[in-house]
Amino acid sequence: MKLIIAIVQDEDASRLISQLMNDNFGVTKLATTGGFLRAGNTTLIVGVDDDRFQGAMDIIEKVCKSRKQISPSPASMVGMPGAYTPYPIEVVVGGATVFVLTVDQFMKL
Ligand code: 2BA
Repeated sequence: MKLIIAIVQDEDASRLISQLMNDNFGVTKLATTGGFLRAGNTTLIVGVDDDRFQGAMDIIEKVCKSRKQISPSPASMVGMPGAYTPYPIEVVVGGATVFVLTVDQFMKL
C-alpha cells in the first residue's frame, strides 16, 4: 500500500477530490500554506493499494494544472537583512507536488 501526499492549488482541489472519490479512492483534505508564497494551498492524503496507485496518480496529473502566480514579494525574504524593497516575482506553481510513501500498516480501529 502507498500513501500519496499531494500538495495542490486550492483552485484544483475540489475537482480533484470529486474525481478521486468518484473512483472510490479515500481522500483526506488538509488546508495548508506554502512556505515560499505564504499563500493557501491544499494537501490531500490518499491511501491506495499498490494496484490502484497509478490510477490515482493519473487523476492527479490530469486535474492539476500549473499556473503562473505573481507574488508581491517572496514572503520568505521579508525581514531578511538587505531586503528592504518589496518587488513582484512571477513563479510557476503546481500542477501538484507529490510525495509517495510506502505504508507499513493500515488499520481502522
Ligand atoms: P510555496 O512554498 O508557496 O511555493 C510556491 C511556488 O513558488 C513553488 O511552486 C515554486 O514555483 C516557487 N518557489 C518555491 N520556493 C522557491 C524558492 N526558494 N525560490 C524561487 N521560487 C520558489 P511549486 O514547486 O509547485 O510548489 C507548490 C507548493 O508545494 C509549495 O508552495 C509548497 O507548499 C509545496 N512544496 C513544494 N516543494 C516542497 C517540498 N520539497 N517539501 C514540502 N512542500 C513542498
